[in-house]
Amino acid sequence: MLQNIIKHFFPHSAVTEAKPYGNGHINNTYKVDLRDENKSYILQRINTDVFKDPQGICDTHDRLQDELFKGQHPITIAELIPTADGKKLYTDHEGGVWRITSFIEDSYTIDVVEADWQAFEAGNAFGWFAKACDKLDANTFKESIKDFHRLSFRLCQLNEAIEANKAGRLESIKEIVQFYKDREASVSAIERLVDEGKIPLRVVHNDTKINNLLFRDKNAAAVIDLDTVGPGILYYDYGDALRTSASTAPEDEKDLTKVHFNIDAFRAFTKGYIGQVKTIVSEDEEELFYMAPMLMTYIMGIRFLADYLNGDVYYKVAHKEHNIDRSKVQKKLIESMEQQVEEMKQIIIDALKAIPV
Ligand code: ADP
Ligand code: GN1
Ligand code: MG
Repeated sequence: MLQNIIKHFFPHSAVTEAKPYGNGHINNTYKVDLRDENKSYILQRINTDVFKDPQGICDTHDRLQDELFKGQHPITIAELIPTADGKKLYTDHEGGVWRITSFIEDSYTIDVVEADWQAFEAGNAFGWFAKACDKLDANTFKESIKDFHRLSFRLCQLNEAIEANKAGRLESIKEIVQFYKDREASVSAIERLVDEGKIPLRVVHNDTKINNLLFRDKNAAAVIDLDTVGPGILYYDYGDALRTSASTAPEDEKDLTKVHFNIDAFRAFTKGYIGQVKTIVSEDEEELFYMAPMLMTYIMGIRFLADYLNGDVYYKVAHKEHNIDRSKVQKKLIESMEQQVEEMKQIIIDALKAIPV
C-alpha cells in the first residue's frame, strides 16, 4: 500500500490521492497528494534491476542540487525529499526502494514535438543542464549503469541476444538485424575518439528523451529523470534528445510512413542547445556534433532490438511487438537522417557561428 510507504516520508499526513503518473519505461512513478499539504509529490519505486546502486543515484541528485540550485534560473530540477529520519530512500519489507521528489507544478510533458518552439525550448533546457554541469568533475562521478552508452557494449549485448534467440523471434526480424549490422562500422567513430581522449568526459544527463523534460506554458521548466546523470559526452545528450525531439512520430509509432527526422525541429533544437553550450565546447567537439543523433538513435535501436530478442526483459512493454515497433522507428529515423546529413552539418555550423544571445 502506497500509504505505508509515504508515512515514512510524511508521518503526519494522510494520502488523499496516489495515482500512476507519466510514460517512463523504467521506474514506477506515482503522483501523490497529501491531506494538510497544499502540494503534490512524485513517489517512485526505483527499478533496482536496472539501477543497482540507488543510494549512488540519490547522492548524485544531491550533488546536482548543490550546483544547480545556486542562483536563479528559469529552468530547474526536482528536489529530493528525505524520509522522516533524514534518509534519501526508504526500503520496504519486500526490498522495494522508494524515493520522493518535489512535483513540478503546472507542468506537462510531450512525447512528440509539434512546433519548433518546443524543440528550441528542449535544446535550450538540455543545453542549460550541460552548461550548469560544466563545473562538476566527471571523474568524481560514477556511471549509474556501467557502459550505458558504450556502443561496443550494446553491440555485444545485441550479438548475445541474436546468438541466444531466447524468445525465438530472430527469424521474423532478420532484415532489421541486418540493417543495424550494415551500419556498425559507420557509427563507431565517436567511441574511438572518446577512448583516445579527444572528446572530453563531462557530467551529462545520459537520458535526454523529450519526456524527461517538463514544460510550463510555453517554456521548458525542469529537466527530470536524473538517474543516469554521470560521466559521458555532450553528444550523448544532444543526440538522444534529437532522436525524440526531431521525430515526427512517437517512439513506438506503428505506421512508419509517419516517421521522419524533422529538419526544422532539428534546427530549432540545435539553436537552443548550441546557444547554451557554445562557450564550453572544444573545437574537437564541434566537429562531430552532426553524428550524434545517428549514434544515439542507433544505440536505442539496437537496445530495443536486443530486448525484443530476449523476450522483453528490460523495457516496460504494453504488447508483444512493442520493442520491435520501437526499433523499427529508430531504423526509419536513421534512414531519414542519412538523407539529410549535409543539411544537419550546415545547421550546426550556423548555430556555432551565431552570436550568443
Ligand atoms: P522513468 O525513469 O521511468 O522514465 P521518470 O523519472 O522519467 O521515470 O518519471 C516518469 C514520468 O513522471 C516523467 O516522464 C514525467 O511525466 C513524470 N514526472 C517525473 N518526475 C516529475 C516531477 N518532479 N514533477 C512532475 N512530473 C514528473
Ligand atoms: C528509458 O527511463 P526512460 O523511460 O526515460 C531508458 C533510456 C532510453 C529510453 C527509450 C535507464 O528511458 O536509455 O533511451 O527508455 N533509460 C534507461 O525510450 O535505460
Ligand atoms: Mg523518464
